[in-house]
Amino acid sequence: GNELPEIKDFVKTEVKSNEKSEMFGAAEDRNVIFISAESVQSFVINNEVNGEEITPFLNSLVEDKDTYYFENFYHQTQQGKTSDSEFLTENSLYPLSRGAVFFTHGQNEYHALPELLNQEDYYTSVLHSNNKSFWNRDQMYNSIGYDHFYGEEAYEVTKENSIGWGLKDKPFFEQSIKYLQAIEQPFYTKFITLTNHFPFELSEEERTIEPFNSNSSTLNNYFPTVRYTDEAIEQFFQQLKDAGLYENSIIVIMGDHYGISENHNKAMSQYLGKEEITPYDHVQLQRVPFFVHIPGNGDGKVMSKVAGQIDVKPTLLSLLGIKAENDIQFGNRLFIDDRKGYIAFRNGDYISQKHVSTSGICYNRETGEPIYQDEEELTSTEKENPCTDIKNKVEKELGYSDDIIYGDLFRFINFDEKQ
Ligand code: GP9
Ligand code: MN
Repeated sequence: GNELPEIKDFVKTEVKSNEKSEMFGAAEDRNVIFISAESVQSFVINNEVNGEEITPFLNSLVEDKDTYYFENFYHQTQQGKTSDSEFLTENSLYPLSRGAVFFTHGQNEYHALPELLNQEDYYTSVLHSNNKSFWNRDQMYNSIGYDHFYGEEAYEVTKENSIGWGLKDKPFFEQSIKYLQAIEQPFYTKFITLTNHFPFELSEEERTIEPFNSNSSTLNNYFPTVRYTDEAIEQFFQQLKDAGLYENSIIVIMGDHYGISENHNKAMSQYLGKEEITPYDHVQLQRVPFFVHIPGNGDGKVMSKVAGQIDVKPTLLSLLGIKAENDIQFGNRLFIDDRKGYIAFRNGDYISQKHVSTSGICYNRETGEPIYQDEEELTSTEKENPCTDIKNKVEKELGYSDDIIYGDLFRFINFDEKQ
């Protein structure tokens, strides 16, 4: 545990901010309904296919006066896919560069969001209609302090109402409402959707928009399943209202990771009307939607600063009015200005307000122009690689996060103690 002082110092000086947030406590004592939307990427938001809106409900949320929509929010997952996104958002630590931390370090000591909310008398649960041991969730959920996991056996799953790994999203939400009604409030509940998962299957009857037409059936079929999830979430909002659970809750919706890999770049460039998908475009395609919907708030807007999954835990804690002062987090609260200023990917690439650093190239984030490549100068204005400074910080940060996980360092910390 002798790396801890250095890590704490880094978090204190490089990550943490003392800025007061106007949103601190804005959702105090409310239930949290967190929807992890399988494979939903931001490029479908306010976009069309075959002349039709892809996500009419999510688009309406972008405009909604009770919703904060983060348009430059990035997933930061690696091989652990959904589980990595769960790990990031609930721990504000990075996943590992290989394998899934849910599997390799499922018995570590954590200081995760469910555990912290538990201490504030929240009842914490996950609802996901798949086998409980998938991604080693049953074990990891214990380690991060969940009270209950409603898995496959909590649902009535038939041949008709399921596809791929489990229930389709519409019956999933329908069948989940009774559990929400039964549990004690306030609750923190995570819903993990499933239908919009590779290979994006959906019967003809359930398609309400037509597939795209390209050489990639994966991309083609992605649109109808994204629309299906959009409709399922819309129905769920209504079900929450009908059940009297809407007003005293906040609803958070987040895409867990990309659905369309770079293997489909050709089809993707056709869809986006671009000549090619450059490394810069590829990074920009790692944006996933992040919505914070606070019924009655009235002050919702589109938030444009760079943000990521690492920021979710501190943001939610702040909204709920919980300080967690001694926590070790690598993310920032998203409702303050004084933030780290960059979002790191697991491979060392990053996005800052000004730059995108990927594949050894430093791009201007706003324009997508490459401004520095390896050691070679691309423009006369940039004498030194403007991406180097942050790159070093990113590497340090990823290393510290790894130290915590590999060394199971939270064993050595009493987070309740005054520091
Ligand atoms: C499986 C679901 C999908 O339970 O969460 O997992 P993924 O393949 O996206 O990681
Ligand atoms: Mn997933």
